[in-house]
Amino acid sequence: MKYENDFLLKLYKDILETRLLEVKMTDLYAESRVPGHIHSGTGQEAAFAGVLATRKPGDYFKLPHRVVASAYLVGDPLDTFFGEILAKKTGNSGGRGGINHLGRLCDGVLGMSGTLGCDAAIPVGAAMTIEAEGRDNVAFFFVGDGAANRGPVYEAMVLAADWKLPVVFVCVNNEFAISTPAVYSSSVPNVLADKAAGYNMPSVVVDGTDVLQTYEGASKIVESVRAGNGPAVIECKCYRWRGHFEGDQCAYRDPAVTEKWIQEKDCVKNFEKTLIEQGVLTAEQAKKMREDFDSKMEEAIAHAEAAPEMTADEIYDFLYV
Ligand SMILES: Cc1ncc(C[n+]2csc(CCOP(=O)(O)OP(=O)(O)O)c2C)c(N)n1
Ligand SMILES: [Mg+2]
Repeated sequence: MKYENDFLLKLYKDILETRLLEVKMTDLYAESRVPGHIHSGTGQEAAFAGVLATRKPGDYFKLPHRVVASAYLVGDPLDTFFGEILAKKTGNSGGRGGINHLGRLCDGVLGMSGTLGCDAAIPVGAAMTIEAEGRDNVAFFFVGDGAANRGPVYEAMVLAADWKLPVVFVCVNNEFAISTPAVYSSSVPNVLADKAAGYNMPSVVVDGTDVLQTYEGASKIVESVRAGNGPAVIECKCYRWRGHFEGDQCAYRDPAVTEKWIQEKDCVKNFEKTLIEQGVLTAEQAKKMREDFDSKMEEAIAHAEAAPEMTADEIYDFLYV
């Protein structure tokens, strides 16, 4: 398929900035500047940027604990993003959520629960709102290959399918749930896509390290969901480059396999190379994009670090009993 250069450059910018954010977060964490612990999504950027390139204003996003930079992709400004990650008052939730619980309703970001999968019904509820209001929006539900095995996810699929709701179930299959390989926990190779037919949902499996292929696979299926044909599944095949958490020694997997993914399936490096070969991008332009975004991040981090933390008597604000 032929795309406009501007569209290709925007896709490149999305994966590049997501990468730079993910790397920056691990750097900040290594310097003990991030409260809480982080799950690096480095290497998985194309799965998010490719799927989310199909979004429209008014869509909802149930994002996961990994590749939290996806919140930035859908509109969270760097100031509120880093404010939340560094637990400052300037964060989306005044620093109450932190890196693992980013939410920003004004951009449709529905929040994240630490209990994986239990909140799968939330995008279904968001899709009910869309239907009641007669909009052509969708609710994206991102779920890992591990969390995809949880009961509440299947309950959500039953509801969405029975009520023909506009939910896009996106399984980010990075081959591991902490130390458990997906092949141990799933009877089928495509954890969610192979089960979609049982719910009468169409599905597509994409190479989640190829941003254009992910976009192409996702756009057809998202279009069908938007048109009112009911929910669907997208499964993005990728690989978790780093440990489950920072400091994970990854003794349960072969470092040579990880290295091969990093060398051969780097979504940013590969797409950059393609665009340069096609004359859409120059190496100088790419370098400048990196430098510009680096300065923007540094500015936002400095702003967040200078911001106040909530006071002890504010901790319980917005908590309902
Ligand atoms: C219900 C529940 N069980 C266990 C955990 C602990 N836990 C946190 S992340 C994780 C792995 C999830 O794997 P996956 O869904 O594949 O996502 P990934 O971390 O690979 O992105 C687990 C088991 C949890 N948060 N919630
Ligand atoms: Mg996983």
